[in-house]
Amino acid sequence: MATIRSRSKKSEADVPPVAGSGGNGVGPEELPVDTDTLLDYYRQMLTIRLFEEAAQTAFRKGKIGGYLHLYIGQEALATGFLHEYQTGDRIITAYRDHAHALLLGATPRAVMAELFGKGTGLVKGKGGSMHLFDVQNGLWGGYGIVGGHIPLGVGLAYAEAYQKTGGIVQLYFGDGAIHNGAFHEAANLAGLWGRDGMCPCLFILENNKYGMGTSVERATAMTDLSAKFDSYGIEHEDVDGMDLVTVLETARRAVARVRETGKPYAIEAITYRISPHGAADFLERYRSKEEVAEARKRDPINLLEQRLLEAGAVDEQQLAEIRREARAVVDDAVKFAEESPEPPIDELYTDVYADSAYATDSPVG
Ligand SMILES: Cc1ncc(C[n+]2csc(CCOP(=O)(O)OP(=O)(O)O)c2C)c(N)n1
Ligand SMILES: [Mg+2]
Repeated sequence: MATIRSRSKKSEADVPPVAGSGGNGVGPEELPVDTDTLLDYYRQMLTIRLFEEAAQTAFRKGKIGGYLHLYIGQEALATGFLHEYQTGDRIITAYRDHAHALLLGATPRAVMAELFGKGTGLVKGKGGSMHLFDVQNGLWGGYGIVGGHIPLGVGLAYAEAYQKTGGIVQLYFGDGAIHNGAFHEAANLAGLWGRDGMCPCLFILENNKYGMGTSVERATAMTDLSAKFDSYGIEHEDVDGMDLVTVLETARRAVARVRETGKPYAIEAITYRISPHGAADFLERYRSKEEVAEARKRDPINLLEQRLLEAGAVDEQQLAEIRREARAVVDDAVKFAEESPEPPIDELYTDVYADSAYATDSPVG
């Protein structure tokens, strides 16, 4: 079944280096030479966007239960960093995980069916939106407890080094999670283990300005979030998370560095959650409409579209064709999810306990 990943995966040698850029208003001369690849990323980001908009509609119609947190506005981050994924790497994130699963190779059908809680879903309908897993493709979850996955990510990185797999971990988490004790304990160990090259972990702090309805300014007295990594001896840099080209360039360098040194490194990605915190968050009393409208001017998909148009890499007609194709992929996924059966009852305890006899033998079984 089709995935949204690159259609013609090029070998490293074929891909020219991405030109450095300053973020805003980068001219055509600074575009990466390989505009085909950029166009492919545009297609992926657009597909993710339409996928999530369709999921939001389904949620509001009551077809998706539980929670649904969208990645709208943040697509350039996972797209840029996961382009550096190599087999054996492990990716771990919080509950805004749809883009990660899709980019790593789960099919839109399987991810949408999972959101619908259907038996054909990525984890057989038992995880839902926040708990996507696809270990074969490198996705180690999908977690709903804020900050709870950070020690797991650091532990996975230690395992990569200990087992000499050559793999690294990309650990995504939010500005809200950095205040959680789990972050500080895990970052301390990461810094310590990293001294011996035993923690190839790339911390990707997605600063989207809010943890639910609480702005960064209301959550911490020290708003320079990446400076918190200094306490643990972890070097870091910031990136404009709305600009895919800048993200690509940073990701290439940062991932190579972690892979080569076995030491942790951190990125603070400055981004913005254009969508509400969750699909059930209609009121958004904590931020103004004007603020959201301002952020939309730097919507990562529009920025990339402008770049491609300015570079002459694409015309309006081709863009319309890409939109039509992306729409078809998403419509197909929704149809598949709607028509899929509920999980069979005998699936209730499979993949839940390591000892499969446990559930049925125990009093609760
Ligand atoms: C330990 C814990 N405390 C509180 C919550 C409720 N909660 C869900 S999302 C969230 C905000 C997290 O913000 P951030 O880490 O910035 O992620 P974002 O939603 O912005 O992607 C909170 C407090 C939770 N899920 N887990
Ligand atoms: Mg946040």
